[in-house]
Amino acid sequence: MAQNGTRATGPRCIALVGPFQSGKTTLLEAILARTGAIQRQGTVDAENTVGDASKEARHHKMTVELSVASTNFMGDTYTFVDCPGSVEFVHDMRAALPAVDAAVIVCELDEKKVPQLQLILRELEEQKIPRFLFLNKIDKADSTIHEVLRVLQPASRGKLLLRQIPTLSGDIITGFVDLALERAFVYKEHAPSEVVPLEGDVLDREKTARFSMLETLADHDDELMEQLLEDIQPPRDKIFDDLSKELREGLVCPVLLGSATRTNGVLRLLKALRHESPGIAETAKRLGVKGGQAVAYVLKTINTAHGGKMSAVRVLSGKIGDGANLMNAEGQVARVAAVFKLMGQQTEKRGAAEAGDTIALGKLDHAKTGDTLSDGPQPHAPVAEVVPHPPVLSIAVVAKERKDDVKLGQALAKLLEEDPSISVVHNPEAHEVVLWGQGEMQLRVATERLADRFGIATSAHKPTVGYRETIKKAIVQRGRHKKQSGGHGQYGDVVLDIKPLPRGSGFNFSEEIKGGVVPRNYIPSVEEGVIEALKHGPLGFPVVDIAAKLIDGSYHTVDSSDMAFQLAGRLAIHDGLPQCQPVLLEPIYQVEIVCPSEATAKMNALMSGRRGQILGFDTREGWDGWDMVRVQMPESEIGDLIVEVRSATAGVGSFTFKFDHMAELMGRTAEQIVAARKAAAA
Ligand SMILES: Nc1nc2c(ncn2[C@@H]2O[C@H](COP(=O)(O)OP(=O)(O)OP(=O)(O)O)[C@@H](O)[C@H]2O)c(=O)[nH]1
Ligand SMILES: [Mg+2]
Repeated sequence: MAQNGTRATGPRCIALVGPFQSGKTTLLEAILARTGAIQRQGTVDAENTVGDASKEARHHKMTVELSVASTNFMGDTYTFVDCPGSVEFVHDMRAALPAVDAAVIVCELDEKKVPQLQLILRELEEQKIPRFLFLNKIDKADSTIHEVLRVLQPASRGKLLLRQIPTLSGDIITGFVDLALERAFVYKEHAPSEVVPLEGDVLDREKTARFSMLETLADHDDELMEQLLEDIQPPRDKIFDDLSKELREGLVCPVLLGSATRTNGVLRLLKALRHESPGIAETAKRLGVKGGQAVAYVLKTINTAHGGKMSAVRVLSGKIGDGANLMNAEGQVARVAAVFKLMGQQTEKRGAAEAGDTIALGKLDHAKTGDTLSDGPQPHAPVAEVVPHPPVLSIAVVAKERKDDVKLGQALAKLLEEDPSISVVHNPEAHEVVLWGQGEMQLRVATERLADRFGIATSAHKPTVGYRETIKKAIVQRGRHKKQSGGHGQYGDVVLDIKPLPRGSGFNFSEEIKGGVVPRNYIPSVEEGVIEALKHGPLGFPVVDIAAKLIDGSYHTVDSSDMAFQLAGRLAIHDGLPQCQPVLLEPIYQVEIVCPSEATAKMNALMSGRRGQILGFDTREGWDGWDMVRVQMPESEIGDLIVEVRSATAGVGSFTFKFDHMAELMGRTAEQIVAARKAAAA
């Protein structure tokens, strides 16, 4: 057939992506079983799949990091990258996509999952990844199966193209017709489908569906359009060529049907990949890879408990074997300790890898997920740059044992190397290590890994909110520190003019000492004492937006000292502020929420329940059917906001936030915060 002429050659790399729990890991299992890479097809429920082999994945019965497995099909190597479906782990998918030749979007015929599907398609469209859609779980689909395109098309900017139609027996799908081959099949459980005659009303449906498929292809092929208009039957080879070409150019997304648990439709999917998906030559071109040196892209970094660091890479050009020296974009060089074939968590040493191979390299110290590596002499320009989504949720983590504090820092650095969508922020004021990430599950898995892989038990709590306090009234206050306890005494005496400052001014110290009543050399000590006292105001929080002017005082030639004036400064603040109407300040953030329009009203209600002030609504630029809501909201209310935003938007709503200003907080909420602070300090 003609498509053999254009068929890509060499090892392929295919991503399995799709909404949460759509059956990606099960499909990988089915592919591995069908191609003989594993003896028995495991199941997610029995916790024996190749894809979800990590302790965390098994425990949560969901994919929590991507996994890579290679197999052989009709003489070629195919490596599949099983990506997590949960939005919290989406960075794993995003960072891996540049390396793949094509993606298979595994999804269900479920209107509720369409927004998630849209997010994934977006990512593929933007990264220009050729894509197939595998409509899974058709063993439990009903007659609405005919509505595939009506339900799913709104998620895709490019045209979905139905490649197969189901055949039913009663309400149960028992087989399919391949519209390109014009052949009917019945499904056999865990065995290849069997060809059956294409006849009767199935033939009629086939004709109609095939015509729609051809019309879609003809949108981008004038010759085919003419043939259709003139009622000329286009040659089958031409159809295959068009399918392949339009897929590779991202113009269409073919839809295939199947059931991963029953291994139905898997062989046809593999054949479509074999004939239609591009190979390494086109992928290298897409990424702007220059020949003449070995180039590899790091799609995942794994720090195993025993084996040290592993970098899963796709070789984009050249050859990489043991002992190769690979440099990252900064020119840092590391030596390849060994080359491995990956089968989920299992690794097996292998020989040198060539362009197209997806493998793991041992102990590349400098390599991070998303890096482009080359064997020099100059670094290769990065082939892709995938910036993680900004984090939306944080927890403070504490090592249960003090001795683990240093180890905790090192272990977190390794986790960040694996998943750059997590970040660590140190809050010196609260002595907290704060972990920022994409959601509760991602952060939970991170702490589980700290325990399992690095042997560090931690506890987690809500991070401290950055409350402050200030004053609303001015005062002139004396602070005198005097001690006479035999021998040398202590004497310092100051008068401070204390005033509130406008919001955002911070702290200001000045002096207006006349006649040397406070000697020059003691003035910095007074300031130090004031600063010290402002760390904990009368309400228990750091004091801001305040001015202190030293206007008077006295000293003693023998008993005065730096220490005594420091204490005097502290005393003046300590005694003065409670009389200045102290008030709590809370951080207010500007939050931009994005959500499908039908959830906008829910967002509105959610915001008012969280003391949010809506600033405005807009349609989200470049996103049909989405809105953007701008809100001002207290930091304390943002803490777990993402949980509710996601539950109101079938998991797809999100937000970004940045600090805006500090606002006075009074009443019951303020009292509760102050009481909690006092209790914590006691
Ligand atoms: N009936 C039916 N169930 C399926 C099929 N494929 C997967 N499932 C079930 O769907 C659930 C999720 O399957 P997974 O393979 O873990 O899905 P996933 O897409 O890998 O999930 P995440 O990676 O966590 O997003 C499991 O209970 C599977 O048994 C199918 O073809 N038919
Ligand atoms: Mg999975």
